Amino acid sequence: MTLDLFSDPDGCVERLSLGPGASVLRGRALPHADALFAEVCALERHSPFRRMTTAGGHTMSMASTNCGSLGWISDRNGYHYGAIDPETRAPWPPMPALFAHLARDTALEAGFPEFEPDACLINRYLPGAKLSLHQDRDERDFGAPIVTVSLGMDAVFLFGGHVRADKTVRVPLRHGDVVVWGGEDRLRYHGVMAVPDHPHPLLGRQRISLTFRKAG
Ligand code: MD3
Ligand code: FE
Repeated sequence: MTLDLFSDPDGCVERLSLGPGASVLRGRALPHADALFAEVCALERHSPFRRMTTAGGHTMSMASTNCGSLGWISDRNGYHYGAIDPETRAPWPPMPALFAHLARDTALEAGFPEFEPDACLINRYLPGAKLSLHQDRDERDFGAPIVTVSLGMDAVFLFGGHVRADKTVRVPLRHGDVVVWGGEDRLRYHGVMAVPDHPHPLLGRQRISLTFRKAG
């Protein structure tokens, strides 16, 4: 892992490199955190958070919703992207301009120009919720990076290798951190450890992640 400082429009942001294509931009979303959270609250009124089911019949511990032209859906048939929210039977709400701009700008800062996400998965973790090690491979084009914004309570992210048994690195992710994953790191196993119950001043007892992908 290497640490360096780089400049962006908001000043100096610390960058932690997890691999050739994976960078943590510490606090990069902090100037926008209140506005991002307000957008999540508005989106949630349109397409509520729900705990999705897996093909194996388990209920995921985090709750999810989506915005953008495509949404990630897990149900008894497996995983897929779809334009319609199965709960509301209406299209997912459009991606707020602030989301699209932040994802595009941070991808560029991390070395991935012209990222145009069409899907934003929004996950809400209450204390104790976790996400087991997995790969993101439901997208059409693995050439596009993935951008994640963390809001609210701290979490420990697990960053593994290309096979599940590879050793994992633990990376703390805090309110306002942005991570960009692409290139040869795009298909690495990753997960989120059970989120500790340390209430956050703005979001309270929850962690929200925004995961931007080019799915279609
Ligand atoms: C590492 N969500 O929804 S995305 C997911 O905090 C998911 O909710 C996490 O993993 C969360 O699938 C964070 C982080 C992520 C996404 C893609 C990756 C990490 C990645 C691709 C390669 C390596
Ligand atoms: Fe993932």
